[in-house]
Amino acid sequence: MDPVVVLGLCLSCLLLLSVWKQRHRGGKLPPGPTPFPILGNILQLDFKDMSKSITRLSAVYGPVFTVYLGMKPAVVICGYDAVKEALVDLGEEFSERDVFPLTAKVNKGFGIIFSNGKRWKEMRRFSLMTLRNFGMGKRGIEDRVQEEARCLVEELRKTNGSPCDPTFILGAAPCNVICSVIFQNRFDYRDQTFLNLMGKFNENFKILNSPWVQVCNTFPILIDCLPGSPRKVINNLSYVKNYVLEKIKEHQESLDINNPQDFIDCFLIKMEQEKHNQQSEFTIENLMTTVTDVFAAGTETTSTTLRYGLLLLMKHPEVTAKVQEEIERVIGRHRSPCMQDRSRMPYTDAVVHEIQRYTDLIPNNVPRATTCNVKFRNYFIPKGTAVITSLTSVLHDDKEFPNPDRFDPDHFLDASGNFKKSDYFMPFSAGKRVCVGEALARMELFLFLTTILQNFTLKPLVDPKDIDITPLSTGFSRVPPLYKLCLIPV
Ligand code: LZ1
Repeated sequence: MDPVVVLGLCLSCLLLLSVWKQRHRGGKLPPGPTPFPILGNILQLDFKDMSKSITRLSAVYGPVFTVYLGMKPAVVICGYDAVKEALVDLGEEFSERDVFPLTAKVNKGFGIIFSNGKRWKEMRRFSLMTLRNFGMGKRGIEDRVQEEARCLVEELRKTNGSPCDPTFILGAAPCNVICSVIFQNRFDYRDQTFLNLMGKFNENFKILNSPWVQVCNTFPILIDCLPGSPRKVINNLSYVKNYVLEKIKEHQESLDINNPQDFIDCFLIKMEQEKHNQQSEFTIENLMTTVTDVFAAGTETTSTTLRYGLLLLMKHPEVTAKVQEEIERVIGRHRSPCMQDRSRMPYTDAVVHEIQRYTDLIPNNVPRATTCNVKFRNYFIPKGTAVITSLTSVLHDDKEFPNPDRFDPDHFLDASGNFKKSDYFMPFSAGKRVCVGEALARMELFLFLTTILQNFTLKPLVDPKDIDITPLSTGFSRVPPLYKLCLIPV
């Protein structure tokens, strides 16, 4: 036989054996499509729309199955029961974050999004407390969001009712809320520093949404070979981290321990309190990364949801009219909306929930991993196995939300028009790693949307029935199509 053929056969056997061994390492992983050597199941997965591939596979293999991303197995969990069982009932076991090779080079396990163990618990606890208003001085978070809502309306007024693409303005407002919380002050929408920062997050969000990222994370060796996008993500993150470091230095010089003004001040005080503790997690490195994480998580996400929201409101003018009626009745025209109003505005509350449900922003959650060996529904999942949970499958459950593909605020209203809570409302994930920014994000969505609708009528450029609401892309997140609208002052 030709020696090349022999060599080829031997190599193939070795590869098959290694995949087979991985599969049977320490027990029985859930079933799934048969993986190819090296490639795993990537030929059976559409990186342009993973959420569709997952739905398709779960119809064949059930709510819990295994796919191989390259050589690496990932357990996929679909449907409310299984997702809740994993994320909530076995919260601790499923609370590890899977490594994300692309950003790992910059994060190095610091911060909050990609950290684990004791470090993650402490960063999370601190961030939750601070974002919930404990110890950030006299100015509360709600105050900062209301201020930004007023600036947002002033900026929208400048469009003079002419057609505009709202992407930039709806991106600037959430970014500025984070600036205000972290650095104490918001920026003017034309400030060059602010525009640079926003530009970096914008670009990263776009790149992270492209199928390339999945390829790079499946085959991390490519990160160093491909000159373009992956490098760019890393450079952008480094740029932001350096800016944050400069700001930290300014804060260190002006710090008044008895009067913290923002997130950085609070963190610096914690550092001071723990300065004799060798094991303290309150370090400059963790501060830099945590701040960058809060930025990365809190800007494009809220901005994309707002943009999808306005598009859905234009598509459904009858819904918008009811929201505006409720605003007129409960708030009137002469004061800013506040969070207390929400409990008296069940329809608006339902609309905001439905916008988030329909948008399904992060369809497959942020990947988790197991902290230890776990027995799950008669399967065995070894410690450190990647876990993907399908939030789409929960947000689109057709028993909980009849006609799940239709935008309909009745999904969150009872027969008498009261707001109806649902355990299936999981756009922020669930369990121990549920979004730290949930309260802030929901505050922004409610206050920005009500303030916009209090001041403007939304006018589409085409007939509502011709408005296309299918998402432009579905990578890491779902993004609405580009559109223009006119904002007519009421
Ligand atoms: C996140 C987001 C994106 C990536 C990781 C965590 N939290 C948005 N919110």
